[in-house]
Amino acid sequence: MGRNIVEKILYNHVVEGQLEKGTTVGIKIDRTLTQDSTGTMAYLQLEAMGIDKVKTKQSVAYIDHNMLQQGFENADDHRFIQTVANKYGIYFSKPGNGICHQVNLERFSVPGETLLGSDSHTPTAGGVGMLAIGAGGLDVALAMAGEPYYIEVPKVVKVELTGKLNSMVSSKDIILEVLKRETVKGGVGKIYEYGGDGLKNLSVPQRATITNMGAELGATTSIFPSDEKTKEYFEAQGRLSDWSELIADDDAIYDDIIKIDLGELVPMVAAPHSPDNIKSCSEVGEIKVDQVAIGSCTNSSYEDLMKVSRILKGRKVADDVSLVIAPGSRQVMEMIAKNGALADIISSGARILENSCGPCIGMGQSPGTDAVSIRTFNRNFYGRSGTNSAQVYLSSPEVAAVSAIYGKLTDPRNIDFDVDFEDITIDKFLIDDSMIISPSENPQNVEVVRGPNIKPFPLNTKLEDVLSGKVIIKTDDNITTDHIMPSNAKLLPYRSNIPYLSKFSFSTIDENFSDRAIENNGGFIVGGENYGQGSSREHAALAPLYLGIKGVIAKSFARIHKANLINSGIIPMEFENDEDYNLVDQEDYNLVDQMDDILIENVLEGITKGRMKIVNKTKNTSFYVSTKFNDKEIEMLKFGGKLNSIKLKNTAEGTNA
Ligand code: MIC
Ligand code: SF4
Repeated sequence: MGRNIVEKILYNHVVEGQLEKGTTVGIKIDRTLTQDSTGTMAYLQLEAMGIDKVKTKQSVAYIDHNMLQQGFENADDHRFIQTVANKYGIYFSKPGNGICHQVNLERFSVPGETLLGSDSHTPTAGGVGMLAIGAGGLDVALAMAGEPYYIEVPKVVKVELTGKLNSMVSSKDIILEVLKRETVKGGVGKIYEYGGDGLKNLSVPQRATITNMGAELGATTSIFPSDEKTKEYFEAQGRLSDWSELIADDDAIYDDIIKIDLGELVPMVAAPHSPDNIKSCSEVGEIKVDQVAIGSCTNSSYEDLMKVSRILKGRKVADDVSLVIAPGSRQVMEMIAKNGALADIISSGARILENSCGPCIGMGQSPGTDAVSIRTFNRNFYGRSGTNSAQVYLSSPEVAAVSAIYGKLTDPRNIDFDVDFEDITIDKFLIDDSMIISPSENPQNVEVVRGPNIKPFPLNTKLEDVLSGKVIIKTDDNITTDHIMPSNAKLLPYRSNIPYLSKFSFSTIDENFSDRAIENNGGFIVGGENYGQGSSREHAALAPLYLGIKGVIAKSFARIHKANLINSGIIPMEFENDEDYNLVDQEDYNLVDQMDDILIENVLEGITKGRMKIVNKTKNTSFYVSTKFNDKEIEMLKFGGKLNSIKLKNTAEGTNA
């Protein structure tokens, strides 16, 4: 029987378990990446593992998120990461070298290999046929220590692309179409594998835009074949020796197939406040625009910025629009500087930012009150821009650039000037890896430098058999990790200081969550569908842990956040699907309210048997939740998290510190 691409890579990497759907397997991780806002924590955890050197083929630490240095904190974190990297055999990509996913694609991606990254957009490398997965920092630290990464064998969905994109329709519109059909929770437990004759017209950077934003589907990852187009890219990056062909067998089997005729797509946007709130530009209409931001790991490639420069050349940004542009890497910035495209961009009135995440993670450029911001990014969650009242639309670079000129959301097919992208091809990228620092050859002499803002990470205690407490917050569906642990220029410097950070947990939607949790000695969170979607930040589990949260009861969970909760020893519980037990629909979620008193007895039995009874003492009612975990997860929960379970499983002691 033929194999699809995902199966081919998994077969070569499974080191524990059998490749059967619904079961958990351990896979060998070839390479890892970290970035600075999750990296500090990941490296503190790596240090706690007591190894001398990473055991991967290659691990790279990037600095790209916390780039504003308004105080000593970010610079201290950069120095900590650089010295840890130097000591433990990790390559270090200096601040200014670019966004981790863009630089990884350019310089380190390898078709057919596995990559684990402490960032949810790690799947970007799927654009070259790499099985690239985002995870919490602790899981990445474990992968660096040589441990397998455990995943539930995912369903593989084929996305069959046929035909050719029309002029001014972009690969961003392909992923927006997939999001429209599948929604932000449609991808949980799935990998999207792209195929079909439409691929022959899609370059690697265009493919990477799609795999990047595939994260917004909640998918484990997305992947393209490694074909002639991929070969061209590796050749142009001077890395042909890293390239190999990887294509699905003709008789490969998929769990589902989605068909998209590229010729039928039109320019679209994701309207506020969700990446799956997809509308065509004409549906939204020509709304007035205040800000346009071009960049992020989704759309900041050389190809993207060349298109933008062609649109802007000889034209001016509208008087009341602020256009900001952040190239994805130094390679991109230097190339457009050398060929004059940057001059065209600057002369249009655009503001040039450094090669980093920038406004995508609220590191500056927050829009004004009620402002409309068009961004080429991948997330427009409520409050993520740093301005709660802002209306953020996600679009292609083409839509963004023309909207900046006209001052209103504009379908780029309706412009009144000519622009030609045909000759934007590249057969040789500018190669200069001097901002990637190799690790020390004398690691024993390297001293790890720690700033005063770096605080120890919180550890849970051994699981108790009776848990009780109040529901500290009850949320709606699709709560993001940006809600649970917001990130912006003010908070990102404290990613290695959980006590401080925890004060701001849920602050965009509920300013009193943290105080309430402390006053009530912690308790529980009740959530809706897809709880914890978005970022891989384990801070969204560590801050609640620090505040005493013992469990989260939700309708369903996003993959990475669920793993982060378990890693922290917080129990994720799902409102039971009543059909499983032939129960009358009790609408259990509707019957629990904030500040209700919850009691759970026989917790240890509950996590082993997969079902637990929740008593609502306030309402004098009870309901069941599903607590199905694999053996490893049960062990982690019992011992109070993954690090405790690693340290203590042999003694069967657990901490009660
Ligand atoms: C994001 O895009 O939300 C981030 C910031 O890159 C996060 C990582 C983080 O929170 O540090 C992600 O995507 O995982
Ligand atoms: Fe950085 Fe934004 Fe990409 Fe996250 S999504 S890695 S913040 S550019």
